[in-house]
Amino acid sequence: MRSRNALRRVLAGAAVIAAAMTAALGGATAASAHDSLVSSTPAKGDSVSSLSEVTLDFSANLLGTDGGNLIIVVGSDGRHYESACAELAGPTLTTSVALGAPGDYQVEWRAVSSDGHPVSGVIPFTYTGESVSSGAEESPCAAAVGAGEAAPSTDAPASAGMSGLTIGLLAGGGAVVIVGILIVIILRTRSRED
Ligand SMILES: [Cu+2]
Repeated sequence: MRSRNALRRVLAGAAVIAAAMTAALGGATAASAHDSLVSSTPAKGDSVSSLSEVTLDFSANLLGTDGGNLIIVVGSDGRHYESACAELAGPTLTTSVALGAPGDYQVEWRAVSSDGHPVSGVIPFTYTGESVSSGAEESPCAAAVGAGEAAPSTDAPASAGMSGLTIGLLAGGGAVVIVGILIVIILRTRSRED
């Protein structure tokens, strides 16, 4: 009887832990939202006659994760026109650019939100000025090489790829497994005692 009571206490403890984990994860998910892009230069759809720097302003300070914050500027010729790596200052991400022939361009960005999640977007704009660069086949920024269309990089923190929902489901699943194992142990103990 003694061991059965001990197991009951363990089971009750596991249930409490599972409930606490669910509450904590649920609260964390509700309290933290991704940072969003508030404004940019150029803005979406802008037509600019000169541009030496792309500036992206976010709703909160981004995380300075190495290689996680990225701006590339691609022409309709597929070439890169950013001339440096993105620099982070609080909520602002900037990079210098030297554009080529007038035409359609797009800024492709990716940033690590203050809650650790990656956010990304594309800002199409039109350039009407004179060509000051012939662009480059690849980004001059090592972090951007091979990143393609600002896709989340594989060297981002593991947690960055997981949404709160995913983490919640994993934790919930884990708790169900633990409780299930404890129930099996108790039933086996009970049948042995009977
Ligand atoms: Cu987030």
